[in-house]
Amino acid sequence: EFTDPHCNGKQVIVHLFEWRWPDIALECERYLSKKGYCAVQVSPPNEHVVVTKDYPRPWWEVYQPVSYKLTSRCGNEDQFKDMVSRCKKVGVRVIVDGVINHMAGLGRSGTGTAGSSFNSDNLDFPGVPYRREHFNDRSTCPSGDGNVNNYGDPNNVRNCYLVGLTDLNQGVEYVRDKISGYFNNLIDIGVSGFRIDAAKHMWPADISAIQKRVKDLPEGGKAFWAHEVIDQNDGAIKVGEYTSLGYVTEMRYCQKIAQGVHNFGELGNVVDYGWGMTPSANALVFVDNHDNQRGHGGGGNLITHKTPRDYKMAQAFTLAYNYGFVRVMSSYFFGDDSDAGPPDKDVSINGDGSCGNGWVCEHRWAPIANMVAFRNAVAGTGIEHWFDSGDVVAFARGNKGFFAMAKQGNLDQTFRTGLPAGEYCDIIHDCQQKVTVDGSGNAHVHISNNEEPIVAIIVGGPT
Ligand code: AAO
Repeated sequence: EFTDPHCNGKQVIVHLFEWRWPDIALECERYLSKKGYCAVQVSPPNEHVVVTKDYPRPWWEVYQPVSYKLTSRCGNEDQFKDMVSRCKKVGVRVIVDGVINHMAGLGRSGTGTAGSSFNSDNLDFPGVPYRREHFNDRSTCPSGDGNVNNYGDPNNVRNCYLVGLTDLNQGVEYVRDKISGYFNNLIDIGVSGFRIDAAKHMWPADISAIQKRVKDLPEGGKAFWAHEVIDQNDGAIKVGEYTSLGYVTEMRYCQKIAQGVHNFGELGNVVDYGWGMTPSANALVFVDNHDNQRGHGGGGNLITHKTPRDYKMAQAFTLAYNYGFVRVMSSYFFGDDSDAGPPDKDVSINGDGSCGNGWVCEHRWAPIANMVAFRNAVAGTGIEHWFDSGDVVAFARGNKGFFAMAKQGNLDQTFRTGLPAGEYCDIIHDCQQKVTVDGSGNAHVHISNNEEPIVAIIVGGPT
């Protein structure tokens, strides 16, 4: 009952990381609604610290809450409300990144983005208000220095301070009320769901108690919940502890899809239940996220927008495949400075539909954007006619869609597509080529676009 994303059959969400509310409103209207995106995950809208010492306003200041007032780096309360209602009006839901594990980091004090005073060292956040009794006691948490430092011990992970962030005690009734009150306010505004930051660092029973206090959506049904739990088989905490509460992030997929794109022979093994990956129905799936694309939280050999050709293949394959509920990442450019905050300019749109002013907009890259319609069209079907030569991978989704990609950039081959006979548009490239399926369901497939060596066709698509 927690897992209905309320998308009327739409299957994909996009994370517009650190976009400002007016830009998101415009993007819902001019693009996301037209491409079939179900929802947009937005950055935390609540009041947070402003970090200027040592770092010039790093992106991560929004992960240090000061209160639940709705003025953040992304905009003020009026802009937030306007964005939610404009997105909803065109059929795009809003999912809020909920930072409820903690408040600001130790050593920080002053005034937050909505004007509230605070003092982390005194555990004093009058904008909520939270006081000392609402936090876990650092001196008795089992880590010695008060910070999370042993992922093998759930008490350490959940009762100590994650990177020095003042750790709320969600076992306290008052804290549960304040957090659920914040979420209920967002639901009244029109928000449809939540990505729960650092869920791994909270007790599942406490999260459950909070979720039970959150009202149903005005359109009916429960809110969408996705819990951020980094489980790479190397700690005590497992995603399975959270699956009764909603979707869970499946970070192992990030590693698997990277391996698969680097070596197509591995793509058949991209979902590895033997490796502990969570069942499809529970998995929030992505190629990269805002942390691991810059080495924060679950690094390793990942594919990001910095290698566009590989990234397009990874994301297109993910959308074509039948695992999990997919979130597309949309980033801004950053160089060697992994702390660098977002561009201070609006998201501008170039004549060719790409973005300017430092925004990457992977969600507008053709092999990604156009595959949203594919995933929507093939929902509920299985993988059939799987073909993997190590250089070329191709498969059908039931009798609704067919997908192929070629690592070397070239393909001239006949495949079983499983589709009804007819002439189909290659949706990746807006019908620049057609694919003809014959009476036995076979089609000759041609690829010569080296930068985007992908072809996809769907029943009911453009002709
Ligand atoms: C900032 C400063 C800190 C300062 C702090 C307080 O950077 O120096 O102490 O302020 O003043 C973000 C940034 C942080 C930032 C924070 C607050 O990333 O740098 O701190 O905002 O402004 C863990 C958590 C996970 C978390 C991740 C980053 O489990 O929940 O760390 N992600 C979320 C957000 C994230 C945000 C926060 C939480 C906090 O998405 O953006 O932080 O709100 C292992 C563990 C993971 C652990 C990682 C990193 O992972 O398993 O649970 O994630 O370590 O500590 C391999 C392993 C994998 C391992 C990984 C490590 O892949 O297989 O298990 O390497 O990279």
